Amino acid sequence: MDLFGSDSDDETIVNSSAIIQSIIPRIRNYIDRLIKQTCHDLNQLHQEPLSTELAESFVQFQNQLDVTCESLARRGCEAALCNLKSKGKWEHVCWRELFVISKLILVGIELRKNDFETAVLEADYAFILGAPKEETNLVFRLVAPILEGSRASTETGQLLGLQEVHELVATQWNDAVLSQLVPLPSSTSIKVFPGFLNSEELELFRVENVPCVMTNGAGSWAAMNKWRDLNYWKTMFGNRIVPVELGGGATDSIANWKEEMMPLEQFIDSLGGSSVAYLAQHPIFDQIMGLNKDIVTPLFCTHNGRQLKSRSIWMGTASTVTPLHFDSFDNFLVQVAGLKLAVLFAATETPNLYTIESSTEIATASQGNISSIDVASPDYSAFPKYRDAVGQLVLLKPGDVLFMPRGTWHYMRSLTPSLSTNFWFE
Ligand SMILES: O=C(O)CCC(=O)C(=O)O
Repeated sequence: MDLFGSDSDDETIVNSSAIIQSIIPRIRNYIDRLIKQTCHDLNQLHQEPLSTELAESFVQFQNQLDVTCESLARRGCEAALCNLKSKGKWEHVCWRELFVISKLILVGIELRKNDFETAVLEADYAFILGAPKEETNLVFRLVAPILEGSRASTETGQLLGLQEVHELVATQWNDAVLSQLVPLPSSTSIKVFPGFLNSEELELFRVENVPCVMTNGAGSWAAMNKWRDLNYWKTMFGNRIVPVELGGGATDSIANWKEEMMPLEQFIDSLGGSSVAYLAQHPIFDQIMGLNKDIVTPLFCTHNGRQLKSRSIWMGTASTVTPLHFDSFDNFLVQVAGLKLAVLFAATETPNLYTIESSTEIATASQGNISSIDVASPDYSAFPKYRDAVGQLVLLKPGDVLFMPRGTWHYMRSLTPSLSTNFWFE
């Protein structure tokens, strides 16, 4: 039996060459569009040898001289990664293009070798570090599914479902405990509705800039049961590479924070551990296509001419923390498994929340959407106006959908291993 479930060798050749024939030209076109500018920019940065090697590797790729091409492409990836690590970000867009182009060449070479597993792995790296989703889409749509379900796993762990979470809330996470965890200066209650509101009702919340929770609004998603099962992730997608934030969180110093790319199975193994690990804000639905059938994008995201901007997964251990910030898109955050605490402030509270304005304070603050306030341990002497802030504490249970209009300040902390998805739209 071959990879396509067929007994005939001919069939394999026909199918795999059909796949290869649809993907390689796409890779070639992409590189064709970018390589001149990338080489020019590398030259400007006095990286002439890299620029020459990149151009040479593309020529060899086109001529199917894959053996020598491979080592040139690997060198390109390494040089780009080295630059990224030393500077902490892409110093110039051409370094990212060097990485993406070199990785896509490697994808093509692996496909020509019929090594589909390595081709997908290389495409994962390209995707995570900046390849447009259109360029990796065919690999993820046509090649990756062939490999799914092929891995053995002895994992029996489950993330918490609604019933277990209800028990935990009754026994452990009562209001007094939560307000100790996040001592708000003053608070109001969020509006809560059973099930998903219709578009007209949601429109009122959007226009008025008021968040709300729809309990069990996503209760019917296949993901609610399927994704709790850690075995599902490992056997189906265990080899896929994902970017994971390690350390930081509620229980560790931010100084220990780092990001690593690792196979999903390694990340899943870390979920029950004591160190914080977070697969955060990752557009996994453009990478692992098989997950799309387990969720439903709310119609409201595209209602009345609106556009869906992106969909992400937020999966991690207990004690992950997303600091207080706001986004410029409307948002549905869906809790799929485990328990998460959300702390919200309306956009009108901005004067009390001490936005970090300067891009020099911390690199990620340059968008001006992050607060200086640590809501778990507020420093009132440094930030006295925070005393006037009125917030909301919201416990998110499996199936719950939190609607946050753009501009809503939010802080999130997982109280157990947790899995959420979100939809940004405008
Ligand atoms: O769940 C989290 O940790 C953060 C979610 C978030 O910031 C968002 O959905 O915008």
